[in-house]
Amino acid sequence: MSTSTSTTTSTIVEAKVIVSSPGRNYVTLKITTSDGVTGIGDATLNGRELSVASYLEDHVCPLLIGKDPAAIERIWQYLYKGAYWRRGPVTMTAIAAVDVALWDIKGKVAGLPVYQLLGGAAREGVTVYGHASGNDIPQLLDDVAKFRDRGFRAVRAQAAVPGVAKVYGMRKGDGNTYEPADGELPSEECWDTGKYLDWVPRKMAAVRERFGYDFHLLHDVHHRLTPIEAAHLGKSLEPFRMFWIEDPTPAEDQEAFRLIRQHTTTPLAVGEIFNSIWDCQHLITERLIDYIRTSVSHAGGISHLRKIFSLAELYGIRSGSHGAGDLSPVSFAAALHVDLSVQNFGMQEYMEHLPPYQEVFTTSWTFEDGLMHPGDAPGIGVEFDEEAAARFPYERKYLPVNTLADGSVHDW
Ligand code: GCO
Ligand code: MG
Repeated sequence: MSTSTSTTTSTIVEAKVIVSSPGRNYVTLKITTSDGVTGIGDATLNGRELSVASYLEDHVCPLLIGKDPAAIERIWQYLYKGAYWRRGPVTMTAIAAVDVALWDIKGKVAGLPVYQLLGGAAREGVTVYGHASGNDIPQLLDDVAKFRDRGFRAVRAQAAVPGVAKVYGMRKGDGNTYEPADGELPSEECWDTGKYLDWVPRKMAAVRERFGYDFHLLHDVHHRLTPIEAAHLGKSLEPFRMFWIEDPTPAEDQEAFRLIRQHTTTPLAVGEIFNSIWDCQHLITERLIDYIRTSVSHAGGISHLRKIFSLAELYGIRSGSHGAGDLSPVSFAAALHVDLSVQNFGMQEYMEHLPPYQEVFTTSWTFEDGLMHPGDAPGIGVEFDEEAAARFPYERKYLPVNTLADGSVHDW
């Protein structure tokens, strides 16, 4: 049976997976049509890159050949329902890469940037937050000052916890950003909740005391607290009017957020490791959170992310897309198109990519006065140089593993 659902005669003739490491590992899917139009999608899953590459190469790419590239929703459903085995980070990252590559193609064929196809700009620009960190309070304050001097209207503040050797979110050396994925095997960190809970309010007090309240202040808890500990943290941070605390507790148990909610007015954000609308159904429909942080690349692409944000809009919940450096420039640009076009945009994370990513990805986004714009190039607005990518072979890297002092494994 024909799968053509549009009047075009164009078909997909090639789907190629390129794994490269320009600054860090990225998996890129390149789809080519019979008209010679190409589109790219990001299939990077930090620390598990080759699983998605294999899922695409061995199981998805053969299915795409001969299909109509314009039929994005049908292809999405074909890959989701048609696999029988649904959801999960590997499957949904692979589907996301196909989805974004097809939106890129659709934009190029139409001669329009993707945000125009999504309904056009609902705002002038996308507010982004930068990542400030420090080994102590003075260092953190210097770093916050740098972001504010560059025009950022929102800053995430992470700092070393006295008495805890290594903590999530800290930079190495003088780099633009930190890179947690490291080493041929995972490094280990040792966590102490008590020390952290005492420390965070002191740190935020210092930030507000020095810089005041005319910018947004954010913090990532990175899934480390129990619900009641997270409630305690939220309450202790209320005087500093946080824009959000992120991932206060592991979110497999959506119901756990009800307890946090009952105790604090500090806004809650969650979702960077979610893969589908089902992972956040109750969080949204029962208004247990304020910001949904699902990403283009890990939650099924532009098509599925739009459904999540539309559901959230009904309940007054705003978007807060994940934008760490392990999401390639392709999915970061795709996020900007979504952010610009949805009504319930809240905030976009912007963790700048590590050089020499520019040798492989040419971007057309802009940053001015704290706002970003995806640019007006047709499609997603990112060009991928396959020859340059070949100069940066894949390097196996793992995210760290977290333990407690007694050696038991804790959430990282
Ligand atoms: C964030 C995230 C990241 C993740 C990373 C894992 O808020 O930016 O927590 O730093 O740890 O994306 O791959
Ligand atoms: Mg996070």
